[in-house]
Amino acid sequence: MTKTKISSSSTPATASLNAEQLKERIIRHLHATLGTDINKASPQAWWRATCAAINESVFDGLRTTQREHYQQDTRAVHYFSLEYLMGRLFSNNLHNLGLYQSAKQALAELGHDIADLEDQEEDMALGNGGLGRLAACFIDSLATMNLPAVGYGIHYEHGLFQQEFQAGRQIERPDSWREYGNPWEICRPESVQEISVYGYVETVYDLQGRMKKVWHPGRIIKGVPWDIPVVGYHGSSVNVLRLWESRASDFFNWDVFNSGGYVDASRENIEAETISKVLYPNDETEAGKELRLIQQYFFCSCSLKDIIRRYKRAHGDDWSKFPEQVVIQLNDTHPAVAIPELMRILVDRADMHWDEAWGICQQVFAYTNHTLLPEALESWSVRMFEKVLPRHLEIIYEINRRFLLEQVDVRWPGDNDKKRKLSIIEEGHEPMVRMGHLSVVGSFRVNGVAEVHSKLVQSDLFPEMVALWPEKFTNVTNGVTPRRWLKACNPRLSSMLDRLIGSDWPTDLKQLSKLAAHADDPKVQDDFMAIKQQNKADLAKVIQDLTGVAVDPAAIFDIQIKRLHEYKRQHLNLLHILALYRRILQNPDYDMVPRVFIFGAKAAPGYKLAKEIIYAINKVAEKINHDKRVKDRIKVVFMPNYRVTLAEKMIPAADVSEQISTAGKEASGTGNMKLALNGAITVGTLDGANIEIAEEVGEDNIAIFGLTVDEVKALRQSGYHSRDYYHNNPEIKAILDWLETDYFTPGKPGELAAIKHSLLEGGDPYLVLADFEGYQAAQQQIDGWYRDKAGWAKKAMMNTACVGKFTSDRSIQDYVDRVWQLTPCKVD
Ligand code: B1H
Ligand code: IMP
Repeated sequence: MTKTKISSSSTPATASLNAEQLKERIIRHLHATLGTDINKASPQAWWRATCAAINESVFDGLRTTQREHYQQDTRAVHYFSLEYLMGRLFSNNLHNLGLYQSAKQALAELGHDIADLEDQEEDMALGNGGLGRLAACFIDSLATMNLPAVGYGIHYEHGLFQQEFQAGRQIERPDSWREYGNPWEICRPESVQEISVYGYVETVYDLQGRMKKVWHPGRIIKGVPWDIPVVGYHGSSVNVLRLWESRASDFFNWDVFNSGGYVDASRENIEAETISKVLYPNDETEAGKELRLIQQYFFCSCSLKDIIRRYKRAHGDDWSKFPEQVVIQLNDTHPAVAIPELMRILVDRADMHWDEAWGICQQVFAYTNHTLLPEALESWSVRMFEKVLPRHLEIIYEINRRFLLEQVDVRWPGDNDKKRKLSIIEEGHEPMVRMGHLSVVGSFRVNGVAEVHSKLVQSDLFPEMVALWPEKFTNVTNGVTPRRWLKACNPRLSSMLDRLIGSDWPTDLKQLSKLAAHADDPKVQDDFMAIKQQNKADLAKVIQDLTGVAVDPAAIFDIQIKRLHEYKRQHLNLLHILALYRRILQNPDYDMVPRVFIFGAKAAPGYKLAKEIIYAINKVAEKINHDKRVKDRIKVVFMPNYRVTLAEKMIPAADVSEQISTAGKEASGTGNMKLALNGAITVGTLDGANIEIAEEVGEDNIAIFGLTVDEVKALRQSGYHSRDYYHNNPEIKAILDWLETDYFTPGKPGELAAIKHSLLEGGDPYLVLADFEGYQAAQQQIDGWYRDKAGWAKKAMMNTACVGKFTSDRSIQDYVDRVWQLTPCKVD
């Protein structure tokens, strides 16, 4: 197929738009797009008009980029992820287009504060936590680095639930982020896809006597694509995030409808629309529900068909170039069903030989593992798989048969234990499909997300796979985009950096190391800490508004923000708070630097103990915050509805970053990177990316404590008895017993007993008590460090200076070098 060269007539997207021009655009859209007038427009209308004004530039960039990629016929990465935790896009797009200052001025001249308009936007929270936010950072970096890429996912009608507290307990409310439409997305009816589920498989023979499998689906569902332009920073590229919305297929509905079944047709509509209705909120726990498998298959099938449609437009039926043009990155095993789906398309639909088809698959897929937690490793019952995707189950059996025969049995002849361990199908009274195994077998590369995690993936999770294919395994340490997580969220520090080290750091984060030369300069130290102080004062106002608690910006702001999980050990933090409180009650003059302990966390709605931990923190907070004897040395606040937008206000104001997971459990962590980048000092275990942060910032600038991965293993092997710590450490005993009284829940003794139970009767699976002593010593160290103002300022600055490694641009470059083999495509 030949391509016609289309000449570019548009102006460059960002070319020096001044405030005057933006004002003209905004007013034009207020009139022509919103149908309202300056005098009566609501803040929402002003916000929408401004979005439309911004979109003129966004769409310009989108058109030029997509045209360029098409004309150059570029190889592209296709990022498959069930989650994208984007947050707001308004100021992000303005910053990346280089229009933030002009827009701020334009709006001011129109009588509006840009910050007020920013608050009109709902967070786009189509993700649970770290894994979803990583996907968002990655697509920002891909666009910024001019790499051809498409993000694929689901257009959930309801993102992650909104959290409220009622009498200290978490209540979930539905999130309706696009109830009144979303200005950043474009519906593309011309690219609708149809996918099938259920039904049965028939074996037929053609005239040559060749066997063929024919899948007769039970249900057809339509996928409607919504495109969200992803604007690169000052780069010229605008990539696409394509999210699929499910609808009932017209074709099927008509049949039912015409046979008089209006109600049945409506029910089918509702069932089809259910697929993209809501994001599963079970961060790191496998739900095993049929709807979840259908969600996974729905978006993988739509996306593969989309990729193939685009490929065929350029290459027709010649599949030989497919692996040169297409690489698909699987964000954990959630999209692993894409592997048998591509096999089905090639073998059943394109009539390709199995070997040739498998050869293509194995050059196209790469898999990122994000967790070792057993409860997060996905497996699907064979029974359910067969019901939903009967043909795919057959294909998986065939992949498995060949794998066991051609790889495992050749390497370990006659070794049935090895076969049992490596089989994609786990035998048992309920046979299961192991999605991790399938992902490794079907991919040409497998990576973990931090050095230590990648090592554990190889040594503990897939050691035999490593023996079979050592070259498949690699590491790519996570990163975060400094555009959102420093430039946009911390404007004060950003301008200081611009003045001190130049303005190249947002795309070349290693430049931050130049800050180290100023770390001993008292004037620079003062400036740096004055900025932290102002950010803390801003956060204090937010805290007052959201929780009613007054906090003093002169206190240490100690922050733990992440999903609520036992392995992340928010309860270890709580035990330490209780220890301090108890010391104050026993010694009214107890000497400590005043500290505000700030939490932000959502618990999965079905995760009982996690919800009990939230309740306990809220109850303890209530008591301590009102206890005059504490004399404000401790304040505890739990910020409701933690989300990206709140993170952007909390991270710039943090003095201390809590990264206290049990060693070996947190694959990487990315909150740790954002906090260090903004000058917070980490209190952390040697887990995930904390280890690499410690290497970068040096031991003087981080408070490391606790068991290492090896020590955790050894302790477990020798037999861990949490009760020993309870009996041998009077402070631990007193605190745990305290939780059982009605001290924090007057008249209701035992309300907070769940934590004690899990730590004692429950055996303390995450070794909280084993690490308590080390943790409180690390906190003591922090207290000491903070008393030395100059010393602290230096440490804080050294954190910002030394974490350049953790830009997501570096992660993406690692993927390009180790996995994707992509070349940038510069767009004018
Ligand atoms: C991470 C998940 C996850 N790992 C299952 N695994 C989910 C698993 O809804 N589900 O079923 C959702 C999410 N999330 C996180 O990924 C790790 O815990 C972090 O350590 C890591 O930083 C992050 C990004 O790699
Ligand atoms: P981590 O678990 O501390 O590494 O957090 C990963 C990233 O996701 C951090 O930037 C968190 O701020 C963010 N995050 C974690 N949980 C949530 C959530 O519920 N909503 C929005 N962002 C979250």
